[in-house]
Amino acid sequence: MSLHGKNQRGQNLRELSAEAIFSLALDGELRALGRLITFIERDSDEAEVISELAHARAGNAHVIGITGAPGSGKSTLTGQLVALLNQKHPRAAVLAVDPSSPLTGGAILGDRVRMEDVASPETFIRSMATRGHQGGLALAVPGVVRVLDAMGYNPIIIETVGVGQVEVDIAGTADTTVVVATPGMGDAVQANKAGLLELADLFVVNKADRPGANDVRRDLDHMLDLSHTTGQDQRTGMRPEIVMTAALTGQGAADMWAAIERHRDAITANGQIDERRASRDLEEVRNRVMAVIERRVDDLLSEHGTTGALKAVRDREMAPSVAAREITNTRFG
Ligand SMILES: Nc1nc2c(ncn2[C@@H]2O[C@H](COP(=O)(O)OP(=O)(O)OP(=O)(O)O)[C@@H](O)[C@H]2O)c(=O)[nH]1
Ligand SMILES: [Mg+2]
Repeated sequence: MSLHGKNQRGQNLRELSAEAIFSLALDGELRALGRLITFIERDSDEAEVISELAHARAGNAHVIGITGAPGSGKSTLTGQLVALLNQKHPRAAVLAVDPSSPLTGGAILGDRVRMEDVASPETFIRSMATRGHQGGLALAVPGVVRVLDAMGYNPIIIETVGVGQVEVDIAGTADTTVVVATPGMGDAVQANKAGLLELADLFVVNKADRPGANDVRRDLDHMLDLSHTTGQDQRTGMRPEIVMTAALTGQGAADMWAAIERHRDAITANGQIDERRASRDLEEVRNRVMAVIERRVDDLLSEHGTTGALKAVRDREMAPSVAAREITNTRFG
């Protein structure tokens, strides 16, 4: 951080155009990159220009989603991965998408070492502030991933807690989605309920140092047998691998990375990776269109609130279904 809000060249970022900030970020200026990401997170006026510039350059990074129950060890595993990648992929990026889990939660090696301490100096690590974004996480995350991709970060690891639908969706839009399970009360069953089983390209059974890890592995195996009659994922033609890890000591982290690379290589070879990226972009367009339409619907309903059809529903003169048809017919019919 430089003095008086100025960068290394003495320029005040606040006085520069989005295009100029983008160029500075491409030159490796981290403050400029931070500013780009803030624009995207807030969906500011500048966000569109930035996304346009980024989209033209993106499409090279391998995007990895890591999801699972709270406390399953996602951050610890991510820390182990970036430590492992330190030499081979020094320009990795980590996005922790979970307001309740700031990066200080990414402590590894007995909670004494932070992710930043084991990553290469070029690794970019950030937790996402998404509250300001109109469309929430679903719109902010792909925008930030696009900027990081354009800047040459690779791989990009997104950590999200696999609880809410939005978080699960975000992890599921990665090129490779890793679902973390742990020994404990019916974890595999929970993963199944949350829809994580369908999403997983790779399972990691973490906390393998604890009793019951092999049971989790066996449960997952059984569930895969049941859900994939052929034993294969229909999208990729592959059966998700199951890897055992003890993230606190780093045991199994290299196996996990090898399995991630195998998945990436397989979907690159069979063209899946392009399909996934295309459907990711389509989903983003869809989410944006939906956000606009939802706002319009709200406006429309508030117009009808005091006088028209909605009042008639309140007064029991009209059924909700009839009101809905009346409103849509007058507007879109
Ligand atoms: N025994 C054991 N503990 C682990 C292992 N991996 C992580 N932990 C511990 O589990 C706790 C949660 O780890 P985190 O990495 O913060 O888990 P997380 O999934 O990122 O948690 P949230 O982001 O809060 O959902 C920490 O106290 C870790 O030290 C492991 O392999 N074995
Ligand atoms: Mg975490």
